[in-house]
Amino acid sequence: MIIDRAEVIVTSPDRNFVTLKITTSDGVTGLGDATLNGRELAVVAYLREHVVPLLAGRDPHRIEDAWQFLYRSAYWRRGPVTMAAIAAVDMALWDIKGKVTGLPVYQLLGGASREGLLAYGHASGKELPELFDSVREHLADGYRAIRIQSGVPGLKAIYGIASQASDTGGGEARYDHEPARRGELPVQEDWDTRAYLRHLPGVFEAVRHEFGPELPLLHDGHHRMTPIQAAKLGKDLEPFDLFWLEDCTPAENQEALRLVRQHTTTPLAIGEIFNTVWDFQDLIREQLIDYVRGAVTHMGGITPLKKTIDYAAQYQIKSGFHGPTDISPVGMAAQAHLGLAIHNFGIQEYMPHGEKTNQVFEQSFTWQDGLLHPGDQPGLGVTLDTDEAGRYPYERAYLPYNRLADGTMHDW
Ligand code: KDG
Ligand code: MG
Repeated sequence: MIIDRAEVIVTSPDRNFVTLKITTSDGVTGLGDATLNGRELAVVAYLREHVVPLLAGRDPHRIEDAWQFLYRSAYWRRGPVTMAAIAAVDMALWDIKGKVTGLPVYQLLGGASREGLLAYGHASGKELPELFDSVREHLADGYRAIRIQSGVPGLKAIYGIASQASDTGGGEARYDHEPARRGELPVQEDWDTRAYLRHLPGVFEAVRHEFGPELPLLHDGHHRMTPIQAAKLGKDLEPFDLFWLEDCTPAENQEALRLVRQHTTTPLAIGEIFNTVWDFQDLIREQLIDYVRGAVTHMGGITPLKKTIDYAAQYQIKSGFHGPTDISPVGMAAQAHLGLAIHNFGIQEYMPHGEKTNQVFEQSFTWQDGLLHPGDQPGLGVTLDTDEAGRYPYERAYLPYNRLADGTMHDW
């Protein structure tokens, strides 16, 4: 059996997704997610022009070798575009191996280490009553861990708050809020870190008061603080016992995490925009983080993310794979198989996809009692309905961006 062909499928049911489909000479197909939110077509070109021509004739069983070949032979290494493209090939080959052996991918990775994956959902609200309602809705949906994002007085739209019809100019209210408006230029939002730092501890105090001490609570700082601001927030949030504080500072300056660590025992999670084990190397070895946020789709696939998380295990650092809706159902399935198999699983982010997306991608995924399970179909357990996918052509879409009150660009 050899790889016969590979094709890149772009579809935009609720948002854009890029999928690689590899077909073998025996007619077995494998899917891989290559979605890079807001820069999708760069990965499409990388795959179509530079990767697809290299695949025909290769042995699909040689996953490690294919990965090393694509990583090393390009000479130019790393980066989100390159690694998303390699990730798609890696996932598709694991999918094929599962189908050929008749086993779900988690069995090939060592078998299940648990019954299912603890997953957290996204509660949000501009004001406390709206936020509390959102927490209650998530509890009713079975979530046993919840991320809390809140409005900040004086700021209009902020990261992580579900948009209402009134926010989208009368358009569709969106829970998955990014990109804000498809087909348009990026939306500008406003930001004030001092106002945020003043407001957030009170929000967590109120949530703890309302929902008690047991519920695991998470928060995403979305790269917006300086190291000393992040240290202060971590310290201020200590009484509310967070499961984690995510992306408290921009990831480029990794020394920042050392400073934050010196000041607070609030657990830290980072890495949703990282691409390789090298991005995590110092943070893991020096135990500057508690959770690895890499996604299978952006870390180059199941193969390298497993190596990264196995390395983290030596330091009791756990997984917290990135799972917003810009990870396609294929990418979510791939990391659910990995999460089920590894010993040092921590938690999985889970933002359910929209109805149209679920019609394009049929999934064996289950969600029960707050636990995700990738299902027991051979391979990844996802099929792509190409006719349905063809109904939703690509639409250019951008993430929002931030400016401070005086017009200075800030991290979004
Ligand atoms: O594409 C950007 C999103 O994936 C990101 O903003 C979501 O930070 C995010 C999260 O933690 O889910
Ligand atoms: Mg995040």
